Amino acid sequence: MKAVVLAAGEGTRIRPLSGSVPKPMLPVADRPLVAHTVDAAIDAGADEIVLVVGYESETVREFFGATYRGVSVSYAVQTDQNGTADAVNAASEYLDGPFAVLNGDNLYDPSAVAALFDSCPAVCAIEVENPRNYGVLSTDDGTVVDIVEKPADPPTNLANAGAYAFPERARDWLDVPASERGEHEITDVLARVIDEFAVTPVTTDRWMDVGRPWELLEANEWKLGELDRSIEGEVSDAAQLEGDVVVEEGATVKPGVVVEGPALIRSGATVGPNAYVRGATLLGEDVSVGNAVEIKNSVLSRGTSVSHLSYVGDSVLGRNINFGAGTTVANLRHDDESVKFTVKGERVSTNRRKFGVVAGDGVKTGINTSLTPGLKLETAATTRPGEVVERDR
Ligand code: TTP
Repeated sequence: MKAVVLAAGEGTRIRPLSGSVPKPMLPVADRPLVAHTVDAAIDAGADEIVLVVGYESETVREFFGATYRGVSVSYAVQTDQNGTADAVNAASEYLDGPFAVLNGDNLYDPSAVAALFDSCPAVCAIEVENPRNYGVLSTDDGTVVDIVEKPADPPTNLANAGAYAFPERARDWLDVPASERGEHEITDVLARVIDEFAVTPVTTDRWMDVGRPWELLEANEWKLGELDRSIEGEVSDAAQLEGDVVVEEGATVKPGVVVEGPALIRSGATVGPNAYVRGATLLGEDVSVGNAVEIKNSVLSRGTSVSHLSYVGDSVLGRNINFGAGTTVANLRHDDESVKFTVKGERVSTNRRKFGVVAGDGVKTGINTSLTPGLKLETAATTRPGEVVERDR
């Protein structure tokens, strides 16, 4: 079966992390987010991948090329991000026969994707506590009979987990009218398929939609948690690596370092001397973590430096950031409330008791900067020495 993977969006809710790379190309463990989707499709038996690209599409093309893991990859360009059905429609010239549609910013359980392919027409479903935030599926006698978006009074607690196996006929139904929010939605295509075919709900225990910065952290928690210990880089005898720690070839771990897995130290990264890295943590390519620095449950993207006397906890740092000596991140509120974060101008709860900061590419902090929980530092923002930063900048 061909798998259409949607990767045309910018990811406005995940800004500033999507400043130079589209959300699907943000790092999740050792690969971009969308590579986990494509891998799940290939593991499920996809014989061709069609990637729908748009925003910063070159980064996606460079990563996958024309063939990925021996499977042919085609690219369809969606010029304006007018919705998920519109995105699949952009790929319609590649479609002959049944086809799967997966979101390039979702993490799937690969075995659920395999079951989806085997059960076409089918949709992945997951039981959730609060179905009001999802597309909700109703079933009857093992078949999906309805889907309703974010209902006030959900008929079931079965949420649409964003993975579809459509029959060939669905190719003719992609041109759906715009929804209330002005987008052409794949769920309206699913509704038509439900009307005309017996659609199987394939239940999955684990699924994740990465929309906001702390969800990128949670995606890393998931995928770093699947690592098996592997030490290929240069590790000092006076360093201590505990649990599932991966040190890639070309990475260096100096004396006095303690790493508690799960942690991934990518090629070109340097840690220590005397640093403490706690899981789940990703230190991306060419990251530098120096003397007397503690990093806990965080993502540091390519080229970022936290070189001296600093603490970073439950945070997501973009590329080529420099944290000055003594920069300290607070990740817990004194009132013990969940940390809040501003998404597209609105304060929302992260539902996390511990969450630190999100910093865009090229941020520079002055020495002894203190950063409060849930803070957002935009691309290339700076702080002055000794500043206590309590508001986004
Ligand atoms: P969304 O997460 O709804 O949109 P987005 O990725 O643009 O993010 P944001 O809302 O923060 O701006 O998209 C779901 C998936 O579909 C995701 O993989 C991106 C993809 N997509 C497209 O390819 N084209 C589109 O027009 C839209 C709306 C989404």
